[in-house]
Amino acid sequence: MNYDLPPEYNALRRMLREFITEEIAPVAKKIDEDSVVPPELIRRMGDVGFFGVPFPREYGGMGAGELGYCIMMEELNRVCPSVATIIGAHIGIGVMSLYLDGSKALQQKYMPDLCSGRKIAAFALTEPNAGSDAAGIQMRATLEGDSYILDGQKMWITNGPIADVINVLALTDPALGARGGATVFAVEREWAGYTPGKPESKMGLHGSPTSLLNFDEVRVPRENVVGQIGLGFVTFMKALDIGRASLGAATLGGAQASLEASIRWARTRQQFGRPIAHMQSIQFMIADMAAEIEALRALVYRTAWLIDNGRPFIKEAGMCKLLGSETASRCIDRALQIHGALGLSRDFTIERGFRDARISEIFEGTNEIQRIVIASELMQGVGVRIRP
Ligand code: COS
Repeated sequence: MNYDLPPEYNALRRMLREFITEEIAPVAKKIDEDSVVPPELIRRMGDVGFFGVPFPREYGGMGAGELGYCIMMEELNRVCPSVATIIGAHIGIGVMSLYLDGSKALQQKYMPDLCSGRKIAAFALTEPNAGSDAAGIQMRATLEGDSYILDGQKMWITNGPIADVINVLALTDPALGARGGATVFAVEREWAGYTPGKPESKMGLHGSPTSLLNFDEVRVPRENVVGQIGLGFVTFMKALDIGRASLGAATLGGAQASLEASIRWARTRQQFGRPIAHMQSIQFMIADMAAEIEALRALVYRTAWLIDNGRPFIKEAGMCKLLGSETASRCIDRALQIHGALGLSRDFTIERGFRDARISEIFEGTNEIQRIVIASELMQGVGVRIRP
């Protein structure tokens, strides 16, 4: 548990792990079965400070930066990926777009409630016809007096059904397209014309609500523009970069949980007269998991360091997401193999872990997109683009 981090971060990890062990672990199975995280748990997590870990204290955050945020995501995802996803979508991309480029006034208006968990944020980019091709969005924002009128639909929005503040990307200059003609708006749940859809029924992450969002002539005051008019695409790309690093941290926690469960079971399960831990086939799987996890841990913490120290990190963030999600998928698959039929039982955690892990290779940019991001960074001089 001591990862050679400064003592204040080890203390943060201990504090978070204690809460997660006592308050979240006992209800993780029920969260999956009921497809909901109890609002009371969200409230208590807000009191402890989960919702504002990386943000400055002046907004009610913990001031723990990306490193603290990665520690939290790792610890949460070890135990309950649904809760980790609610927090990750809230902090890593939802609040982050406001924090990166929002005006001071807008930050002061929303961030204290967002950092305390009194309000939940969402990040609305994806549309029916724009997923990996983020610049293909069609949602419009038309200036009318002192307001913009938002019209269109977003899809697959994490926290959609529960979000109070939704950061939305829409075209303010359709002729220019998203790259140069799109703007981010902070929209409040209560505003007329805004309707979140019903939670999607998904393979995993049952407690993390995802839905479409309908915007039917939603009037947004000009002061709720996040960042500069026309530069919203870059604001969203920057938030996604940070989200990808923390997602790597989450997958690290998931992979570590798979390893620990596998070691426990290999020591317990007797076959051919001795624990299966004695079998080389099992040992090899465990050794491969441990080696991959160690490499991922080094990458995640180095990337957090790059972010906290203002160094370039886009390539490394893409690697965190790519390496992390594939490592976590391989680890839970091996854990399932080691557990045999028991791994398929809904009474144990492996089956839930298997269902919860798969999405990490898809959301916040598919792994194919991560490869494009990494290659573009490596070959910048060549001007690699996927669009003409
Ligand atoms: N970080 C910061 N800025 C970025 C960026 C990144 N990762 N990727 C692109 N940009 C900037 C570029 O620098 C460029 O800025 P300028 O106009 O100032 O030069 C602008 O954004 C447009 O870049 P580009 O032309 O390369 O964009 P493309 O349309 O070709 O798309 C990809 C690039 C594919 C990388 C982008 O569409 C993407 O990330 N797609 C995945 C979206 C996603 O993650 N969806 C998941 C759902 S949201 S949870």
